[in-house]
Amino acid sequence: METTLIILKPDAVQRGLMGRIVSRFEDKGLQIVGAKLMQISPELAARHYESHQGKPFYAGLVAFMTSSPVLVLAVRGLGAIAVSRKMMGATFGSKAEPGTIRGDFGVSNSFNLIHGSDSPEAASRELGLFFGSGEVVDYDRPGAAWIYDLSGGAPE
Ligand code: 3AN
Repeated sequence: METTLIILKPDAVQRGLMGRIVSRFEDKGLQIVGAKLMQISPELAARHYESHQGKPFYAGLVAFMTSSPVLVLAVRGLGAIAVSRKMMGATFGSKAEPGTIRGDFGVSNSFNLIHGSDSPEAASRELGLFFGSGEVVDYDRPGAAWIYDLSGGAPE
């Protein structure tokens, strides 16, 4: 099982889309194991987006991400990183396919609603930035037996 960091960005919170976006992850069968409404500080945004420092859109991205609260989620499941990225759609709302979160809810290229870790290394680093000890909660879901085929011993 993988755990990934998802951020519902300020536009998602301000537009009242949190519930509908979280529902998509729950509907898919992914498990919400952490959730936190928070205001991102400029320092935290800088650490989170350190790989984008120096790019033309960096200052605007940090200003946007710190402009209003975000909902930070830890989302768990088999292949959760790739599954979540597919659900999010292409980076730019104008290019994202219908059926994806960005494709269905936005048209903007910079106000693109959602962030999701793009690799296991990024997920581990980003979960550590946003969640403290004990804030990602392990718990069983009885319904998991109907989300995954467990007959082979490992979820499939
Ligand atoms: P994604 O979020 O799809 O993984 P990344 O990691 O390439 O996209 O970029 C991180 C964030 O930076 C994006 N979510 C987007 O908000 C912003 N971004 C990336 N490229 C651009 C760009 N050319 N113009 C404006 N914002 C951008």
